[in-house]
Amino acid sequence: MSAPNKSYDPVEVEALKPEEIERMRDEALAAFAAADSLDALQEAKVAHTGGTSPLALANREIGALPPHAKADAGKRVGQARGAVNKALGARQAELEAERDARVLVEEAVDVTLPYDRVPAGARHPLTTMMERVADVFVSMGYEVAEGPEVEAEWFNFDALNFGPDHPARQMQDTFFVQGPKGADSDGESGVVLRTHTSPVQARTMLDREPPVYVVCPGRVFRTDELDATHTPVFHQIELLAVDEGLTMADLKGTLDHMVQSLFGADMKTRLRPNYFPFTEPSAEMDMLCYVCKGESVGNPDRPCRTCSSEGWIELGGCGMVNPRVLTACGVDPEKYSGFAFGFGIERMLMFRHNVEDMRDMVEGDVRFTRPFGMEI
Ligand code: FA5
Repeated sequence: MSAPNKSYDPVEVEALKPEEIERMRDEALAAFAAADSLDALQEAKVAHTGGTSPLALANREIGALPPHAKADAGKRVGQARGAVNKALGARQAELEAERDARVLVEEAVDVTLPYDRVPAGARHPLTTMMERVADVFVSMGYEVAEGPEVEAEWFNFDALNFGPDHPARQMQDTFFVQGPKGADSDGESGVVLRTHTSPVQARTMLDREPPVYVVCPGRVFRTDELDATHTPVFHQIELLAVDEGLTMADLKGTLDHMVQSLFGADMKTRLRPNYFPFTEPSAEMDMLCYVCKGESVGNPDRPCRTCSSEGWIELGGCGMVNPRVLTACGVDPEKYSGFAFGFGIERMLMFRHNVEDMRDMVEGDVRFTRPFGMEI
């Protein structure tokens, strides 16, 4: 058995020669400095610090050295590897900082640049008109109430005191989904597309105890032909107040407040006798023409297209809730009275904005809606 080779000189091991270790270190440092991207640095890292890199291979040679030579060679290799790892970390940090700065510039968004976007939509002027009217009443403490568009014939007609033979019940006025029952009814209600918002009155009174103050906006349906002043699908807004001691004076004051809120402080309304089965007495309500304020009447020098020089514009129907309706809806007419009114939103939009043809409102052409702006 041969004894350990005491005279083994690490200098003689090629890879462990000081100048070799220095060369390996310097090559590594030069490769890191030359790496101009994180990918290139990764390649240099594998080449100069990986398991088969010159310094790693030199490190393995140390094991074969005699003990007295190991410390010296180990120190040399360790210092070289330390310098290489330090340079690697520094270059890595440099390249990451460069990348972050570049990304910040490349991905920066100039929020001041004009851009091509799809124009935002806006709600239809009928919707905004309806909400504006409803808001007038909400600000007076009324609640918004809604009912179904497909309605029981009973709510649309019977509860509102329409007799079984009332002409409105006929097919030529009303869209029937089931029925009509009318005079031939065996007690079962037909089903209609509601012809007005007044059935919401009946539903509300059956639903809650007086006092009741509700505003009911909604879509209604009649078998009218589409023309300049009619559409088979249109919108109404209904008001119902039921409380102790309400009179026509309260109705009139409420109507005046509404037109003043919508059209100006100098507006007023007038009532003309009319008939609705569900109100007694009933009236047609007109508002002062908001364009000529009545000054066109009998004044050929100042004709008014909005009111045809009549001074007044017809708005809708109103009246005191018929006691028979109160009774049908479980309200004691001896204790409570109520007033109601209802009118068409399309007609209101027509005269408020000088729209001459109602068909423009239903055709969905943005050239009609655009001038109303982007009101949300
Ligand atoms: C009614 O519908 C009653 N329910 C109103 C009412 C409520 C009276 C509460 C009393 C108490 P009338 O059938 O007159 O009433 O219709 C009211 C409004 O709806 C009309 O003034 C008109 O502005 C509008 N209107 C009626 N038919 C059409 C239609 N085909 N197209 C557009 N608007 C219409």
